Amino acid sequence: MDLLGIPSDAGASRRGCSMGPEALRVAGLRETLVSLGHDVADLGDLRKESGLNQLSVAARQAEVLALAAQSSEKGLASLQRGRLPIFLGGDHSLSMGTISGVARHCAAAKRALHVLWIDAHGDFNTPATSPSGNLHGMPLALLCNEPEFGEAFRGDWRGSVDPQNVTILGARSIDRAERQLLETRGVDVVDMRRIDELGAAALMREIIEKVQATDAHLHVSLDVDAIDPAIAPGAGTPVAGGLTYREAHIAMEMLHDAQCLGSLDIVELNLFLDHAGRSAEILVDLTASLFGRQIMPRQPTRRLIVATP
Ligand code: Z70
Ligand code: MN
Ligand code: MN
Ligand code: MN
Repeated sequence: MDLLGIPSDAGASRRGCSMGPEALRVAGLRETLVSLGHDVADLGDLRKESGLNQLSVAARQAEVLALAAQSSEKGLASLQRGRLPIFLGGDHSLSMGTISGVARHCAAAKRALHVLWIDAHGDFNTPATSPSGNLHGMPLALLCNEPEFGEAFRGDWRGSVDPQNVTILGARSIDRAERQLLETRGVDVVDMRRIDELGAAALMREIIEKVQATDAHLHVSLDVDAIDPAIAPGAGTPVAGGLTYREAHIAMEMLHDAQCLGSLDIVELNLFLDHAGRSAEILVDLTASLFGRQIMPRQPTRRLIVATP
């Protein structure tokens, strides 16, 4: 696997997630994956133009788009080398780049792509619906080809994802117009109420079955704010009522057992808001579960669906 840092916060409302990649490194991400037996290369960070506090809206948009173009190339190249890219954010706008690179790889390999977006938010606003104008609230809508993005957003990312192949997990803060779009486009939103009612394991089984049914490449985009802010405070826009520690881990453990992961974003970790590295450590622990850490040894990997004769 390849680690790639994308140290931007130009798409977020609050600065500080630009320090996310370094926080994840200090928390031992690479060493943890190596201890699980993986071959891990750290490709370092993409370079951003400016770290100024007072960038104009246009300059912030330009930075997001410049980094997205680089991320898309790096992600595609990593997959073409047969590696599994792990993108370290950075605010969530970076996923327009990472996922467009993944989508290009999938198109070349004639493989379906499923996106599992683990987030308190839908990130399905457009420039027309966004209440904030912040680009980290819009990447999924852009990837799913919503028409209300201007010429500046032209690029590989537009329409690289089919909204019917997107699952949002952990949602509890969706804007009114955003909710309408999600419903109209047929995005599966596994919100916190569904998790309360049915349980994370049963819902994860459904998601995994859907991915396996088409042998899709699974891209997981993990926003730290999906996790309850009481245990992961390092989020720029904390929303109460998030995933518990174990709900997040069972999701990762089941994804590991299913062996369907193809690429991963770890985003929105805001070191400026975190308490003593707690959120960084939780993200490293979740990544460990996703890549094979087990409490007790389990049966060898098996497919979760049994073919009916
Ligand atoms: C809101 C918006 C958002 C992340 C906040 C919030 C979006 N829906 N996304 N934090 N990661 O401004 O569009
Ligand atoms: Mn591949
Ligand atoms: Mn997000
Ligand atoms: Mn979020």
